Amino acid sequence: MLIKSRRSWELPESAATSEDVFMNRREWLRAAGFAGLGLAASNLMAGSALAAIGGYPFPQNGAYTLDRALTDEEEATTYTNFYEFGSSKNIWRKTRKMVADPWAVTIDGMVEEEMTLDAEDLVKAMGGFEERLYRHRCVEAWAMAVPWSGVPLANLLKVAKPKAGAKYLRMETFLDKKVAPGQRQGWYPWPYVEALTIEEVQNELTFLATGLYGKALPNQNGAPIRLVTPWKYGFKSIKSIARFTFTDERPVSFWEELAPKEYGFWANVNPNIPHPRWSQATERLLGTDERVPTLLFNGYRDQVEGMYAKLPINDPRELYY
Ligand SMILES: Nc1nc2c(c(=O)[nH]1)N[C@H]1C(S)=C(S)[C@@H](COP(=O)(O)O)O[C@H]1N2
Ligand SMILES: [Mo]
Repeated sequence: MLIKSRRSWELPESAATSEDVFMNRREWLRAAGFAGLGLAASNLMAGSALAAIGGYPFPQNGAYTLDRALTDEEEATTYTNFYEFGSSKNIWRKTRKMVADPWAVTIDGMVEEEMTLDAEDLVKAMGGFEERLYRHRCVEAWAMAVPWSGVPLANLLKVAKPKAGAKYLRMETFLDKKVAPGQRQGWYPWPYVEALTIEEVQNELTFLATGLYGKALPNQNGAPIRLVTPWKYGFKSIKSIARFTFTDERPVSFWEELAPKEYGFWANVNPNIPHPRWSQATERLLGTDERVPTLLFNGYRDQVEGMYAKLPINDPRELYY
């Protein structure tokens, strides 16, 4: 994002995770043990790829149609936003260093039983694999339309069994300075964090992607598992998730921590509420020079508007950045 004045939100060095907290992922997988789902460590070390889920391409869910052409695959997989690997959109080659398999995912907080398991076992336990065509609207006013593969995020609740008091799901991206050069920049509040209300998790649109264009997700698009919430600005769709935490306190997300007046918790797309530094009325279609009008809730109003009708919010604009 085009944040100009770094100093205003620069964090004290103490806020950054120090190198010694970090452990090599494989070592850590071995050390952590594997709670839940009867998962054997030996399976993980064998390194069966998420690509080996099998079944790609999954059957397309006809409920989700587009009003525009699909974005060119090469464009969607080479123009990517992944600050862990740098602030430009041309970082896809750098993500090759990331090992997305095996991939430890921890589920903790307000759950019946905390667990750490491999991403592949998690999504298999969630189930419901399908393909969906969704629009994507970045807060910086570019947009794409792509076929995601994956499972409804609501199915996470079956596996995680959150306690009745849990109100939010906090999601966290991996933290590994050796792999992700962006994470050596201490002024960012790494790891990347995003969150949804439990009601948003349960919404039919909310998807956990494992694939794109009928194949396993490329690293640069958030392998092995990545959130997709098409009615919200793109920064909500957190990539390469390593932790799901159920909590009763509203988490502060990565961009919200950096610039709370520019990137809020709700981040619902709304063409009539400008970003403080630019208009949100139109969007550029990735791979073209074409601009089209932006739609309220990015065109998903019918599916999501009800969730926001009765929230205790002072300024309704709060819902739209
Ligand atoms: N971990 C992480 N997730 C992230 C980001 C990021 O920098 N780090 N960028 C977000 C933003 S701003 C957008 S628009 C989308 C971009 O997804 P894409 O690169 O697959 O198009 O990823 C989101 N998820
Ligand atoms: Mo974005």
